[in-house]
Amino acid sequence: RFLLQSSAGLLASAAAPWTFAAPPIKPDSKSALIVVDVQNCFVPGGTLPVKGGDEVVPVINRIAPAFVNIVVTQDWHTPGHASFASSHGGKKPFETTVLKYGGQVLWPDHCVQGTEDAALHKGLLLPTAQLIIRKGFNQGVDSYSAFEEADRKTVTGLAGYLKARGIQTVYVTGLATDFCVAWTAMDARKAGFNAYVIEDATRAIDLNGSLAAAWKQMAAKGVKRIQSADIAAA
Ligand code: VGL
Ligand code: ZN
Repeated sequence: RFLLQSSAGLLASAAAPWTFAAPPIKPDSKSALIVVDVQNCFVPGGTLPVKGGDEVVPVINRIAPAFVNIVVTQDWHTPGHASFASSHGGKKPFETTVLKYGGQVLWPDHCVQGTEDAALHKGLLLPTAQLIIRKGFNQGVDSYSAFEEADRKTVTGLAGYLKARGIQTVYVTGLATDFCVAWTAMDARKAGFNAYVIEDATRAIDLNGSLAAAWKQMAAKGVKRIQSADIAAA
C-alpha cells in the first residue's frame, strides 16, 4: 500500500510542469569538429554568396576551443571546373545538367584554386586545426562531401584519417547547410561515425526547397541536429 502510494506520488511529480534541459555535450578526444567551406566565395561579396554566410564565423570561433580535433575543408576548383555553368554552353548558374556520374547543379564560377575568393574567411580563429581537406579539384567531378567525390567512388582520405586517430563522432559546421554540410554529415554516417550538424553554425543556399529536403535526408541517415548552445564551453 505504501509502495502504491509513493509510486502514485512519483507519477504526480512526473506530470509537474518542470522540464529538464539536455546536459551539454562535452567533446572529447574521440570527437572532431569539421568546419566546411568557410571561404570568401561563400560569404557576402564572394562568387557564390550564401545569405548570412559570414554569421557562422563567430559561432564556430566560440565552440572551437571545446574541440581537441578540428578539420577544415576548402572548396578548391580548377578554372573551367565541370560544376561551373560557364563550362557548359548555353547553361546558366543554378540550372542542372547530367554529368558522367549523374545529375549536377551548375554554379557560378567559384572557389578557384589559389584565388583570394577561395581563401578561408579571415575571421576564422582556428589555431589548433590540424588538417585542411581540399575538394572539388578534379576537373570533371564535383565534391560536396569532405569524404567522397560526387562520382561516389573517389575518396578524400578523411574517413581513414579520422579512424586512424580514434575519432568516432563528428560535429559538422559551415557552408552550405544543404550542400557541402549535409553531404559531409551523411557520408560521415556512411563511414560509421556518429554525426551532428550544429544548425546555428551553418547557413543554407536553399535552392528549390533544398534545405528542407537536406534536413529530411540527414534525419533518415541518423544525423542529429543540434545548436551551438548544446556544446559545453571549453
Ligand atoms: C558548395 C555549391 C558548390 C558548398 C560548394 O560548399 O556547399 N555548394 N560548391
Ligand atoms: Zn563548389
